[in-house]
Amino acid sequence: MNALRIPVTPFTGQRPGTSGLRKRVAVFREPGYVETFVQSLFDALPDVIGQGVARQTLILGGDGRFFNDRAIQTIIRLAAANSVSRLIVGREGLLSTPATSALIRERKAFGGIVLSASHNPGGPDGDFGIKYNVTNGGPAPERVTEAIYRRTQAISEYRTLDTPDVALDRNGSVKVGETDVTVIDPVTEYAGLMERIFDFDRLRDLLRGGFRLRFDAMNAVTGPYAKEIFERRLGAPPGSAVNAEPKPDFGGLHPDPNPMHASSLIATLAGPEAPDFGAASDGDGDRNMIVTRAGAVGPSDSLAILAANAHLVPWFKDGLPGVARSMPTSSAVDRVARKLGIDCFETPTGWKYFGNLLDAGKIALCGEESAGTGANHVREKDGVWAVLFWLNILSVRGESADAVIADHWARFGRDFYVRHDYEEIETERANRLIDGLRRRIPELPGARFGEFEVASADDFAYTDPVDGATSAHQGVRIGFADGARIVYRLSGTGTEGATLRLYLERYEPDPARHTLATSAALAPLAAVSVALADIGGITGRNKPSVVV
Ligand code: VG1
Ligand code: CO
Repeated sequence: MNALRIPVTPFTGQRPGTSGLRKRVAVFREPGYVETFVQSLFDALPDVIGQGVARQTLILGGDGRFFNDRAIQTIIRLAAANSVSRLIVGREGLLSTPATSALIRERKAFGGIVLSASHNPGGPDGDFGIKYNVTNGGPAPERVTEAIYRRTQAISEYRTLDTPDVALDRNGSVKVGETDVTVIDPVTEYAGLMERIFDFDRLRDLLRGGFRLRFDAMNAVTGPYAKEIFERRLGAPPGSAVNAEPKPDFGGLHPDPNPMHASSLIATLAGPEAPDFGAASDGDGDRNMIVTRAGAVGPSDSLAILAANAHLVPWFKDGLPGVARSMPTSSAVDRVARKLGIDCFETPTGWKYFGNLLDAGKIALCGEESAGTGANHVREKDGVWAVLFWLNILSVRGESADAVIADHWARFGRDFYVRHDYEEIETERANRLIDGLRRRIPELPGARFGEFEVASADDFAYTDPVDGATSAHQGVRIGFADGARIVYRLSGTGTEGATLRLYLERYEPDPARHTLATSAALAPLAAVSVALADIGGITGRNKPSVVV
């Protein structure tokens, strides 16, 4: 079948951010927008990684958000016109991000495309996104995303076929042009992988033995995964997974698993007859929030607790070679690594920076403060996996989650932590604020702000210890003499204006103070963070829009 060559003029702004290309749905619906980006991806790969998609297998799926169904058909035609030999597509166009990563690895595919804007809102007025994962199953590294972006600026035509839509509602194979399009169950292989990682017999005893789990899929992609794994395979009572039907508009929910957007889960865990353990995940199933009767567990703490208890899980029975965290994530996991005598790497924000460390076997577990935890079983963060990890630990220790957390703080001390987001501020003001901080870096050490004295200040730069790739300007870090820290950086996943993120942390060794409210423990540092960067003066905002 002859490919059609359709002329296009480049769109501005098709530059992938922290995790793929994200824009408003209305932007993605502009004629040729999806085609231009995906053709640019296909065009860029041969130069940047030495091989293109022709005669290769690709995995394709998405989180089911509005426009997923349209974009996926467009991409099937483009892939066929670009001589992809086999496309493996999740039924109904669904595949979670970690399941896509698992499939790329298991099926030895060349790469995969995930249609998702992750934790961003969905629906016709919400966001859409496209991300590309490479052969190791992980997000395309920066040199690849930059090559794609360069191509989007020079592209003059895309290739497609004039073929009808492919039915995605049942498993099986059809031909589109010369390409074999195989529709598969999105859950089966992922669930099989989980069975090889965790002690499913123990988990069955736990969940059938009266321990009550509430998993909130937030009407996003993990519903079918949770139903199959927690309810069918592990025997949790039906209804343990709620909001478990993926919906194009996420049922009006904002699928960001934090205490603000998953407030009903927090309320259920705090209420009478509360379940023993709560969890939620995001649009594409790579984030997790863990909720106990005492509230949400900080993601940085969760990472540290998983690291300290990893040996209780079959997959990690021989221990961890090393761990990693993104730079703004708290040092709680560093303390665990020190005690275990293993390396702890500090990477820029975004999962793509963990891939090389995992591939090289330098680390087996990693995480981010933004509710992302993952390991060497895939090359993405993994929400359902993190919940199983916690349950496996609880089933072995026979303690409540709150007891495990209190014990962890008693052993390691507590790193109080909070993130303040100022969303949708004008880009010019956001840049002015960060530029101002950067200019002041040399003069900050030694400066005093109330009870805090600056010990170090820098603009975080990273050199990948495996391939030597460098990434600069990854956030301004200000360290204080008592070990407290403030980080300022701009988000790379937003679609409207700029989002300023402020990350605050302070170490507390004294167990008598571990039950303090985070807001109280960090209030003096929060005041410094606002004054130091003149947030009010520059942004015109007197408080953050999100506190997590
Ligand atoms: C945010 C988080 C980052 C995460 C990224 C993708 O990026 O801070 O830790 O990896 O989202 O997560 P940024 O640039 O907006 O701070 V997901 O679940 O939205 O793919
Ligand atoms: Co996500």
